[in-house]
Amino acid sequence: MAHRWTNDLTHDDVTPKSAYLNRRQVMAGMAGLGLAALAPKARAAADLTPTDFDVITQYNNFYEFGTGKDDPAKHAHRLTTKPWSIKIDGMVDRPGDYALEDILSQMTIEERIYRFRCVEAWSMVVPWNGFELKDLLDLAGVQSSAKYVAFETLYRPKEMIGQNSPFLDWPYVEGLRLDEANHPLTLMATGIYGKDMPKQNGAPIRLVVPWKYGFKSIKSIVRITLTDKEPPTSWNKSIPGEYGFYSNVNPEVDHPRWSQASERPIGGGFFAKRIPTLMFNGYEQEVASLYEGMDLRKNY
Ligand SMILES: Nc1nc2c(c(=O)[nH]1)N[C@H]1C(S)=C(S)[C@@H](COP(=O)(O)O)O[C@H]1N2
Ligand SMILES: [Mo]
Repeated sequence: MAHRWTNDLTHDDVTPKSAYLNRRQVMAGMAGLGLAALAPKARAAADLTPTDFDVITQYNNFYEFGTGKDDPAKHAHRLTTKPWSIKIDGMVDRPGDYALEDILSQMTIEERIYRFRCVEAWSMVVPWNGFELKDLLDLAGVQSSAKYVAFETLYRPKEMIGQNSPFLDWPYVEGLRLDEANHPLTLMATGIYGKDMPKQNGAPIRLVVPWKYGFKSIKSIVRITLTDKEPPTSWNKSIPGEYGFYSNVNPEVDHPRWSQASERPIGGGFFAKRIPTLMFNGYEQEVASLYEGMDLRKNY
């Protein structure tokens, strides 16, 4: 709701809405709030300035290495990532263990600069390198009966020392509906800033789904299963009342314990201004049609 964004407003922040909202949002905002002249802090071009590499690699969530934001950077060096393969199974024509180097030899790596929004209400902008998940699914040949994609992280407690504690039910698992998985924004990321994926960020290969809360973007993937049932997901199993399967970024649906209307950009210092959270994290035009007819409040 726009009125919650106005806390941080100063004169300098008043910007033409068309610079950062699409026409439908502008019309809805004007009709609902009569705030045509006032706008939340601008989120136009500057909005996609990548966060510093050091910040992206030192402030992490990767519970396999501990629950502190600095634990992954401290402990992930233990992870060995060679050799690496991904088991692709379930409803596919060509199930098997796919060696990462064989996968990569068939993919075109591109750069994608995406907003990244954690459910804890912090955010970054990350210049990922990777390929579209759809291209990998096409390698395996998805059968017409498949409706969902399940993902699994490596389980190796000798290296992933956080797995010796029951923070979560290991291995970490996640899932997408097949049409979400096939969406061109959905990335299998293999690097950041043109460098191989740092271990704390999910080496050697992780998912990135930019319109969903960060926990959907599962790291260090070793298995992908095509299925016709909605797969279990780690945070939903752990706290079902707080984390749903869809978990699309939505500033109008608060977390049970905090507001999701705004977010704290990491890297700007502790006193950096919060910025308004955008519907679908700013990817509404690209993905809203996936959810037509669904109640976005209920499908949190
Ligand atoms: N396997 C695994 N994947 C994970 C997590 C995790 O703890 N384990 N944390 C998730 C959460 S909550 C977030 S916000 C992002 C953080 O990614 P980053 O550290 O690269 O910013 O990874 C997600 N993927
Ligand atoms: Mo997160």
